[in-house]
Amino acid sequence: MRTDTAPTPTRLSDYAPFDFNIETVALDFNLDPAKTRVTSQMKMTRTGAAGAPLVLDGEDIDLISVAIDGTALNRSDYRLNQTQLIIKNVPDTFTLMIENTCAPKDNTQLMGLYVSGGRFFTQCEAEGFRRITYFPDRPDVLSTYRVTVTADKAAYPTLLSNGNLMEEGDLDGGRHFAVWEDPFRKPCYLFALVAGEFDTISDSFTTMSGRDIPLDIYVDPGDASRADYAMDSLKRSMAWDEKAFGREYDLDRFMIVAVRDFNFGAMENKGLNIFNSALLLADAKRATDMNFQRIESVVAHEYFHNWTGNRITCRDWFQLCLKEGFTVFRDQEFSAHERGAALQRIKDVKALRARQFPEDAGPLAHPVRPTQYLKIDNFYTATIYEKGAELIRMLKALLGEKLFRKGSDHYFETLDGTAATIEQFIECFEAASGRDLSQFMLWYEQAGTPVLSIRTKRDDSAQTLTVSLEQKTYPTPGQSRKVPMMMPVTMALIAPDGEVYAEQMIPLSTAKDTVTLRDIKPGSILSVNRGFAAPVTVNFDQTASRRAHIMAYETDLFSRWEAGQALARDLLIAQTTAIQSGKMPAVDPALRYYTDAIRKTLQDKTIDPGFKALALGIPMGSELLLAMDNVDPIAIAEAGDWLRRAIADNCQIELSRLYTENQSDSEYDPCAQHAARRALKNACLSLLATQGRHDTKATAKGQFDTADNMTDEISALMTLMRNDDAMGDAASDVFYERWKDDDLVVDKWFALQSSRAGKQSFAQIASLLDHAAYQSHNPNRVRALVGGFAMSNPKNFHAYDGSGYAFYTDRVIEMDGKNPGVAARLLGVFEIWKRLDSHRQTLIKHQLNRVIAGKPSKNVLEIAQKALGA
Ligand code: B3K
Ligand code: ZN
Repeated sequence: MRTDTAPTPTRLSDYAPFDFNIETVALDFNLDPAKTRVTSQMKMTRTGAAGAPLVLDGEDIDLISVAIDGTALNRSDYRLNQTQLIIKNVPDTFTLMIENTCAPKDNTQLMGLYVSGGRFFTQCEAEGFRRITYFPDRPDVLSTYRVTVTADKAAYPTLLSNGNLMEEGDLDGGRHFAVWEDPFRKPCYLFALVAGEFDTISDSFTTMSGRDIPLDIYVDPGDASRADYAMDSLKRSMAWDEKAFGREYDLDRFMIVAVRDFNFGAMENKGLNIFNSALLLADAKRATDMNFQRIESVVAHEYFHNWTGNRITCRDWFQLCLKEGFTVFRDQEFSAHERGAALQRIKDVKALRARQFPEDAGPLAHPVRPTQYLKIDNFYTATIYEKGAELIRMLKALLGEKLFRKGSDHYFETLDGTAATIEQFIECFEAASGRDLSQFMLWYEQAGTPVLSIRTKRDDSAQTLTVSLEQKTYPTPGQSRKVPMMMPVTMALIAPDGEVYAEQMIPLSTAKDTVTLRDIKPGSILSVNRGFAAPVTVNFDQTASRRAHIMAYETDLFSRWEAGQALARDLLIAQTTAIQSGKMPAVDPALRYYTDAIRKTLQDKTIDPGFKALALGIPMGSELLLAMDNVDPIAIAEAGDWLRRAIADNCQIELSRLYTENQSDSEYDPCAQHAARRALKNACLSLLATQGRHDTKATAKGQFDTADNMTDEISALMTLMRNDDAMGDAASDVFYERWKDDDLVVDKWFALQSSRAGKQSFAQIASLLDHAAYQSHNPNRVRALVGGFAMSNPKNFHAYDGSGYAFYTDRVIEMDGKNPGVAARLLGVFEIWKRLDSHRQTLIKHQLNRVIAGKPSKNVLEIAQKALGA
């Protein structure tokens, strides 16, 4: 929908309950791709003001008829506009019947009922149900649903909806039907319908109370063998949720369906999860270790929503973090359990820093619970999800494991079946612990990443170390003044001989505080924010030698990794500054500390390969942007190249040895241990290749030719493409020919192409828009080519002449005409513009203004305006 006048925002402070309760909803679908007929019957009871009209949402659908208690309404009995159906006079208790049509095959937004690959799918969260039928499309209207689906039997042999299958049968004219009933009250955003031809893989799970639950995964014909890992992940998730949170599955069956065209990762519809096929299908040959890992965590995430999201849902969309933050926390804990807590923590923090910290530091910054929005779709952000999860983690750190579990038990017991708020959630933990958590609530209200500054004072004769703590959160849009928040500050000391002692957690609730640590062993070094207990930026000026000591001895692996990152960050900042000013940087003694420490890490046989692989990763460009002002992003990328080369030159022997040692002859296994060995091996190869030696390229080519799994194959390909144009081109062509019939692998190919540096590559990337396999309507493919370009091709995206930004913006505008939600998300990458040098700032501002001038959708308008600070 195009907007001519300034749209009005929805505000948290305006919340009012709906005026009616809808006890039951009976939906009848007569499926036809061009024109599907939907009949809805709702039992309504007035719960609000007497005489209040009935206001229903509806968008892009055509009304046929409205009846109350069996009597059809006249056209004058109701008002109908582009977004609402308003019935003025309704009784206090009545049955409302609505008939309308929608056009699934024209639904390029992929919200509501749509067609993908000749099958029907739905996506209703957040506001897609209104694109199916007229309804109060808000999360606090909870009803039980009975759904009848009718369709041509040959074309759509499988008919699915939420809950339990009650009845099915054949009809005249080659049609058939199925009736589904979901006994649990739910909001309409959890409604789902699927129809088409699928292959199924089936299994079952016995719950803790002994109920046998059939589990079915529906995939495109021929893909069944690729769903085994998802099924395995599902069963492990179900078992884990019983143990870790006492949550048992409730319905009589659980289903997951894969779909190729999908706006994001997956959706937790009650009993019928729908997944982007990229996050469900995997086998050794076509999926990477990272794909497997992500599938495991997203399958768990959607399953965990059954309690955190479905059984207890959100009162309004401002409370989105109630279900998302908690569910991300739960999936992170699950992954930690399955794959090792320390490494999982490092990965989660990396992701937080890559996506959430920039958001919190830029014009799109918003609190974990925002107070207003134009389009709620724009608020499925790293802040709501990832920072939201960090808040739950802090809550657990502050309360301790036992009280945290007591609080969550209390939450599930008291709020089951309701649409709740963050206040109610926090109250459960207050009730369970007897603590006052009102200050903790500020984390939900204040945007911005706090900076925690640390200073230390040693008194050798008294054997004390005084640690001063100071917290400060800088202004964010709409919030100029911030107040101190409550955060767990974890610390420990490391003696010169490597002993780790005096481990503690200090709850900090004031702007400043000091702690005096006693019985200090001379020469001990302080390690703070262990485990990244507080999601803050730590400002602690430690020497390179101290950081190297932490890297060598910390028992908290997160902090050990972090010490290396801090060293690398300082080096990269110095190098970027030097490149920008056109000077050759002086040889920094810290480089020696860093590469020596990396070498020692690589040599240490007691350290596992997964940690070594992570230790070899340097901080991302987005992280450096936040630590500097007026940056030339290409200088950052060049500094990264320089540091990677320095690692290779200084650790060549270890990298070569580990590359060889971590080869494996055994059959591919996606387990964490094997994946870690592959990650290490491929990180070594990638670093070694920066040296440009012919033998390394030959090794990469050999790996590419003989790999029996996608992780090794694509890592080798990436290495070739980055370091040798001719070899890269040749291998890339072979790869495409090998996999051109597989959509998910072709997505990977597009993403690889889009990451190629060099001016000539930019022309090639742009020409891929005309490639036979490019699909401008498919979110996965667009994200691979266009999203990949912005994320992993700094040299072309930030090209000085502005060509990268213009190309990217053209794609956003093009996508906005089809799918505003996806377009707005793409546009969000410009949020970092104020960190860049003034030349790039001007270029990006120009693009954002161009977007606005083109009268974009509400989704895109909101992002563009906010990004500009308007
Ligand atoms: N709840 C969905 C996300 C829906 C996004 C709508 N714009 C998936 C998830 O978070 O589990
Ligand atoms: Zn979620």
